Amino acid sequence: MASDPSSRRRGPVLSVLSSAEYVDEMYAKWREDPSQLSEEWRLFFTGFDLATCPRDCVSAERAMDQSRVASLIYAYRNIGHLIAQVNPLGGDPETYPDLELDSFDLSEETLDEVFDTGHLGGPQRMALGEIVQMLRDTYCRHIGVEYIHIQDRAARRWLQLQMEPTRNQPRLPPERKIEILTELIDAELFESFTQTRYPGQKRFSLEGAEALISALHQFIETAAATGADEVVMGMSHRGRLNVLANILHKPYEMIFHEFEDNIAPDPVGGDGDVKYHRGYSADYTTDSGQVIHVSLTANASHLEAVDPVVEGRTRAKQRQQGDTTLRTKVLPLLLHGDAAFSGQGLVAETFNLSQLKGYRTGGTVHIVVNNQIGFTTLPGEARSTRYPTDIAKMVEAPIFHVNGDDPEALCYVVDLALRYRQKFGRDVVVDMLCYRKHGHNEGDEPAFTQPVMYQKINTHPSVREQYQNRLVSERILTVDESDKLSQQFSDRLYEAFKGVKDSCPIDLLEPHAFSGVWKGLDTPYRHEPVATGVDHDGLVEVARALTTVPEQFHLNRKIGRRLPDQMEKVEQRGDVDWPLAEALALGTLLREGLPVRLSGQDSIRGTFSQRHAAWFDTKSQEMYIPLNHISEDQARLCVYNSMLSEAAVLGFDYGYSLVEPNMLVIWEAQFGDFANGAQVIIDQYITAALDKWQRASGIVMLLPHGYEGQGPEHSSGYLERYLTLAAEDNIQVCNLTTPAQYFHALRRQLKRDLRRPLVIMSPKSLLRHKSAVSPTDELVSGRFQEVLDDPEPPRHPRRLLLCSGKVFYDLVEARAQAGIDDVAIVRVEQLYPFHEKLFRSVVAPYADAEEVLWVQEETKNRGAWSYMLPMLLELFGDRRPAYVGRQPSASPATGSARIHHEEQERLVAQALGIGETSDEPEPEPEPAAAAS
Ligand SMILES: Cc1ncc(C[n+]2csc(CCOP(=O)(O)OP(=O)(O)O)c2C)c(N)n1
Repeated sequence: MASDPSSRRRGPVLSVLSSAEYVDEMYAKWREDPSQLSEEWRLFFTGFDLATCPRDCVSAERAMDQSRVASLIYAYRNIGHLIAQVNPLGGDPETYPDLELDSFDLSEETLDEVFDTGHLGGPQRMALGEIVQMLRDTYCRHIGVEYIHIQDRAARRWLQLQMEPTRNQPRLPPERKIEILTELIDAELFESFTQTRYPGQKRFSLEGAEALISALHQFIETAAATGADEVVMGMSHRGRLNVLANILHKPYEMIFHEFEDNIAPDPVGGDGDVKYHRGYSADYTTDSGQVIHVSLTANASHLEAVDPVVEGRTRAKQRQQGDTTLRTKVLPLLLHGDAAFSGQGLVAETFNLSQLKGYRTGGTVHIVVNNQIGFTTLPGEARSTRYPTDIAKMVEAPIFHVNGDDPEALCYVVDLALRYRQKFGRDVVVDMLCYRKHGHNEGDEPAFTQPVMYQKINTHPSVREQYQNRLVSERILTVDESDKLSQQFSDRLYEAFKGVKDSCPIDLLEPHAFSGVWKGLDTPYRHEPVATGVDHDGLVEVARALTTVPEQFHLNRKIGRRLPDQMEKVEQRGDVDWPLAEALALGTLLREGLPVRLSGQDSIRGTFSQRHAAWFDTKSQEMYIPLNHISEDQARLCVYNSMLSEAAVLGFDYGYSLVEPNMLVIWEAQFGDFANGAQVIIDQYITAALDKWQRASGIVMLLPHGYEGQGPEHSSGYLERYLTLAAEDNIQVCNLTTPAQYFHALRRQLKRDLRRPLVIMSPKSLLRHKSAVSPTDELVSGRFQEVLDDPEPPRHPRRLLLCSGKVFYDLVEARAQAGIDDVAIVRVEQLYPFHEKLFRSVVAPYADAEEVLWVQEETKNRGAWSYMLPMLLELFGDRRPAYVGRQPSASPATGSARIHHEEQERLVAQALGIGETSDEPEPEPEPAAAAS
């Protein structure tokens, strides 16, 4: 709104009337769009206009009426959606007090009077009756729009200019109408056909929402027309099979094979997933002959968890296509259920990502398949908001509520929504009101809980039937012609069905699983040395970039002071610490042309002030990323501070990793336990996707972990969780002790012919521990080692300590201080997959040690103990391993730093056999005995 020069005593309008130029300017604005000005100015110009118009030169009352009409127009734009006829089951109010004429002090008598329309997109002057009709057509028929909450005037105005001149009434050529009818026939018949052939099988039918199929066809057509060539979709169970069949053209044969459960064992060794969660991708040819690649992301049952995964995949694809400015080529499309959309926090998290540097994808089109029910839950039980879509207002998304029984209105809205996204790069929501013909699934009885609703639904004609009648009455086709379309589709389905009944099992591997950039990365996991060392010159080159301050750059003094020392360490082949090893690992990958993405809360600086991946000019705040200045032809480090979310951000980065196997994608938790907030992504995607959907990922999760007296919530990265989820070589779980190990583990991620998520219990105090350093030469000639031997092995070991992670340093230090020379300490650096052969060879020299102890700082119910025990029992036979560590505890760690230190000292002493004998560790019983 234009700011009025204010006056202290007189009103703002009166105070500036003396400035003719200013008044002219305001008048021009009013002519353009009265809503830009304050109420006072609007009244003034309405009166002025009337006064200067000889024909309408009436009275002050008339000027007031004009202003009232302006308010009425605004009200319809703002809340017309409240009386829009969008519910196919009826029940929408036709009137709303705030939209009644008398709310504006207008009366029926004024209906014939002519008023200025402002910018309604029709004639400049119209009778009030016509104005109201136009507003009702635009905002209150089968489309209700919420957009006045958008603060960007250009976006609001653009929407008005699209909607008001057309009155939101689609005008489609007959061919398109027949196409829509055909789409509805296909959608309906697919469901009825599978219902008849496979009664009792769950399929989460689309019935009641069949118009979705037309909406998706429209989306892809508009995508092509607006310059896109790829669509990345996410959706849940509802109607998924129908979408796979009728949008992605997954062969009907393949779908029927799944109904028959006639599936060949998967060559990658996965257990597969139910048919309504599988992913698929295919090329779609539009009416204009353009090819659009459409991929439907594999879906976990956890509703909305797929949203950030789709966004991450989209962004990675945009990068691959060089579409990183406008982001109009690869489009994310998310389908939601109404209950899930309003209930799941991940929706809000995903909206929050939508405009963030490092995470934005240029806007997502969301289609809510609003069947007005959850499982058995009604809207009044499911949300505190009027609409399920209200959460979208947090990003000022326009929201279109549309009647799902009007496929033309739906396609019109989808087209408009996508064009808005392409123009403004922001999210937009289509709320498709529909119903669910059956219960939650086909076997569920909905009348138990919604008897009245379902009486209505049972007699409600399908959208296909209604639309067919409409086209027949519009003389676009005859009933016979429509029946013929149905027959053709039935025949196709029957052909496919017939072929499947007796044929061989088929391989359901999605055709693109390990092709393209993934080609050759489907090798099974194996413990093979991986060449990850980097020649000394390469390390020096990276170190130079890391320590060179550009001219004119004002670097923070504390950071600057450390640089010469870092350079010297690398150049003179000295010892590198953890942060330097990390920077060298990332830098050497970049130097080899392999990009790196690092995302997490405060990850640029690093939670512990250890990383400084970017420097900030002390005078200008300008950001400088040293690792992006290694050489001309290097790859880029993309490092981002994420928003304060775990679930959506990890989901996003995981999605990214699905598309970019040759980019090191790292997600970092602020502290390891915060990853709990992303457990759905870890359980349902990261650890299970290969098994369920043959989808591999090389994502790295850094989870700061270690008992250092910081209390229950900052000590544990919940190592045990990952070990419980580990099976079939699905992930790698490491608790590393040296910078060199970290260096090689990171580089190894991209240097093998396979990809697996890597979970690292990353250090806190070890970042600066004087002993946690590695000679530069270990980065040159070393490699990752799953098990590390004692650096100073005793000649006559009496006791063998096995451990993992930071406690190693406590043990070594205490051993030295106590002058103990008969205790050996072996570290398991990679807990899973466990390298048994290497472990055996490392412990072989300690065969004479009488005692074997597993030492951990975690409580007994946490850490690696429960995971290691069965293996240790098998490996050590008679020498039953004993446990040394904290006692079982409901909370991960004590809140007292003093008690922490006492506990830590005690467990170290106990492990080394220092102190009283009464506290000696007991050998662990056999698991069976332990259970009793
Ligand atoms: C996070 C999560 N909680 C619970 C469920 C179980 N569940 C599956 S579908 C469903 C109802 C979903 O309703 P809505 O989002 O409206 O979609 P609809 O099934 O009606 O299409 C529920 C509660 C789930 N899949 N995910």
